Amino acid sequence: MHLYDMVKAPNPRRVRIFLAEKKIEIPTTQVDIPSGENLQPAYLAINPRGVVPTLTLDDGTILDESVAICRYFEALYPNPNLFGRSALEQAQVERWQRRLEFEGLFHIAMIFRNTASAFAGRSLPGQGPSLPQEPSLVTRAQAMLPPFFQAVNAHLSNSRYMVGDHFSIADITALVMFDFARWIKMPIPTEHSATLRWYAEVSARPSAKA
Ligand SMILES: N[C@@H](CCC(=O)N[C@@H](CS)C(=O)NCC(=O)O)C(=O)O
Repeated sequence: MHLYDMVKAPNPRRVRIFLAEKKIEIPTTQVDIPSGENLQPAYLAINPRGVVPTLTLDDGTILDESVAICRYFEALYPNPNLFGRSALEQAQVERWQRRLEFEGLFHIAMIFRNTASAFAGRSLPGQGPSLPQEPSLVTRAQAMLPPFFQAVNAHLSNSRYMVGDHFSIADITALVMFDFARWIKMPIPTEHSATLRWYAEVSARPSAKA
């Protein structure tokens, strides 16, 4: 197995934290996204989508979605459990994963990709149409994020982790989401005390440094 990674990018970080929690070490190659290394023929030969992370297996199979990669490792190495223990916990992990991706990460990425000068002409990740940055997408995403952060704070007011008392991949996604939000200058609001309490605990785990 081999992991194609980029140390600064949010989605590869989700995989690195997941692997660190499970104490799994695999060979890794860094792919430089800002310089466009992920869009060069050498990387496109590995992953035609041109996105990172990508896990390649010994038989040539590739997995190029961060949660798919995590699910694969969860099945191979079930302990510690990171996708939920009971049927209900698994459903709740899935529920928060979906919300964090669609209502959080997606909008943060919209703002970042449509404002960062390094990505002018590359407003979508990976290989695909080279669309110009679109300011109206930024305005829309800026309106969508605060209510979602509020919902997460309300949830964490009654829950130690994203799913009850069980640390899971939903916490990894939420941690990466809030750190990514700092890039677009939308840190956890100071009045969101439950989220700040949760963030202090989760970001203190050794895996968070991955
Ligand atoms: N849904 C994919 C998203 C992958 C993705 O968008 N990765 C970004 C880095 S966080 C990327 O490869 N960007 C390439 C680019 O900007 O050209 C996943 O979760 O793995």
